[in-house]
Amino acid sequence: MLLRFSATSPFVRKVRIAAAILGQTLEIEPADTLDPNDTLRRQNPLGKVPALLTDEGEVLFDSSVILAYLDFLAGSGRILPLDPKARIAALRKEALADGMMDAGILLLYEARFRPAEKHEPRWLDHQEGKRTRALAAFEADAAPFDGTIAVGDIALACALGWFDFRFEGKWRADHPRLVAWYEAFAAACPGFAESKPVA
Ligand SMILES: N[C@@H](CCC(=O)N[C@@H](CS)C(=O)NCC(=O)O)C(=O)O
Repeated sequence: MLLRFSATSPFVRKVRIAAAILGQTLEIEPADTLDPNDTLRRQNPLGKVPALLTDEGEVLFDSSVILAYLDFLAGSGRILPLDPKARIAALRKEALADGMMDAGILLLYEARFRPAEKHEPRWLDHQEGKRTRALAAFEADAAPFDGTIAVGDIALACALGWFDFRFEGKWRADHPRLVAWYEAFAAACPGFAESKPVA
């Protein structure tokens, strides 16, 4: 399996961590999402990473689908619970963490694609509000890390690690229970240290 890859993408990190947990080997090929000639846009019409080229010749995206696929390959029920209630809870947690990353990515792209004088404060506030509310919801629900790792936990840890990387870890000050969960998760999770984002 070949993973179209970026070393700084929190969504790619989800896939790398899932593969590490499940003991799967992924070949890695960097993708340039800004290059119209990169094969990525033919593999994934959205031109986003991660995209996974399977051994059957399919291309899978996005990260949530790829994690479900890797879990299926590993026999099902390892990072995506089989019990319907637990499964929905894990997918909901993943969706909230992914949405928090999406908002962060849009904030980053505003800075990257537009000169400072064209930044739209209402748009930035709109995205920042999503991040703030999602972090507050995770803080309210945070419990000590108990060794369980499902798709929602992987996504949450990738979001928090990426906020450390891109937003100077400012989330930490107001979210002490989440910090405690994150530090314990980071120390225990296979592949977490190895997939730390690098500029
Ligand atoms: N929902 C997607 C989000 C993926 C995503 O936003 N990837 C970013 C990199 S972190 C990307 O490829 N951006 C390029 C673009 O939007 O053109 C997923 O879960 O995989």
